[in-house]
Amino acid sequence: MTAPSAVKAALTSQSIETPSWAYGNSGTRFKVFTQEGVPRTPREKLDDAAQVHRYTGVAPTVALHIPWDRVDDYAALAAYAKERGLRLGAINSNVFQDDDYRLGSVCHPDATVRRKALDHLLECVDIMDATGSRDLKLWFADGTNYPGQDDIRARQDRLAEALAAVYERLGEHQRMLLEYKFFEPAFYTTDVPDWGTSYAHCLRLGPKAQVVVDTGHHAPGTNIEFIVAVLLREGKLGGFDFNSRFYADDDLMVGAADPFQLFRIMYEVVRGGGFTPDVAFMLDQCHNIEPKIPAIIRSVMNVQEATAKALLVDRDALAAAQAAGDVLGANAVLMDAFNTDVRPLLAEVRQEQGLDPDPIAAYRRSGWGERIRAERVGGEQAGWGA
Ligand code: LRH
Ligand code: MN
Ligand code: MN
Repeated sequence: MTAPSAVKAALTSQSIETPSWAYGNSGTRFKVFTQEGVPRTPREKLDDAAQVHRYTGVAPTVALHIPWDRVDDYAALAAYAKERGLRLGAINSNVFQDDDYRLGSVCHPDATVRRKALDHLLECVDIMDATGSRDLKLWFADGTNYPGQDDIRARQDRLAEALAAVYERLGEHQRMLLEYKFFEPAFYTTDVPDWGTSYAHCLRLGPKAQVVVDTGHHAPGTNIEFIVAVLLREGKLGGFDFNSRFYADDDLMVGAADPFQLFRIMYEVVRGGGFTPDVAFMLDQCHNIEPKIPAIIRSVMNVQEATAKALLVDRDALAAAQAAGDVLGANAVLMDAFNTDVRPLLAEVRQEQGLDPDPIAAYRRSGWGERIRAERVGGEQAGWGA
């Protein structure tokens, strides 16, 4: 059994990155519900992210999405973040919301469109230089809808060419994280549909290219913790985009749909030595019907709870049961940890850090929600795609 003090120390060392887009308006393809008090600018998104960090103590970085968070001066935005006790995190590229990308971006059959997409990716690395960000997160909507529409293999070659150009451009301490998703918006082929394709490209590129696992991007029934175990074993897990899914890429709060799966994933992270800064724990969520800031606080807490349970697994007892072929005993060790109520432990950890043991209650008492609803009137609300 890991000593509680070691578990507590590990919990305080964890950081969970929140996405700028989770603070803005979002919705499904049927409707974007606007909410009062939602940020109008990247700076206001950082103001909200500072609240999440203030009450959780473990969310010091914020991921940006370009062009949703386009500003004239990224160094100034980084300074603004710093004044609020934050840092700018991963830069997420966006080559999926332009009419030119109807047939793809870096895999498009037309070289002019491919060049435009590549230029955007390179611009994102320029932004990383200005913000001090380490990670470039790449997700491509590229794919085809109909058999025969384009050459599957040629598209892989085009993808490899663009990725190599981005890799070349990375600074010494920068990385590229290649995200996969099994379908949507392309429905017949997707150019990076699974971890194997992402892994194959990253392996060719080199150590600064890593796979990122978005927990919502798998077919139902996929064993995500197995993927995590394999990628960690290969030294190729760069991070997570955490969220929950019931059906497809639902982007619901992490740990809401299946806390047991999140625990199993976190156990493989701990087991595989992935509980280090080299594995980025990022949220990628949208809060369409619930108030956003408390939902993000809840999500951060859900990751913490799964992590705490994973850290509590009695690994000696588990190894002994496994070696003895004690199937039920081994399973019971894992289930004991999962069934532990870690909320008192996390409350204690927060109190020891001078935080309120109940971050959501503390946020509600702070009056921030009322304040932004009163102050943020007029102007265009920022949102997914805005
Ligand atoms: C794609 C994705 C990717 C994008 C984000 C907004 O579905 O997960 O990470 O950048 O959503
Ligand atoms: Mn994602
Ligand atoms: Mn997604």
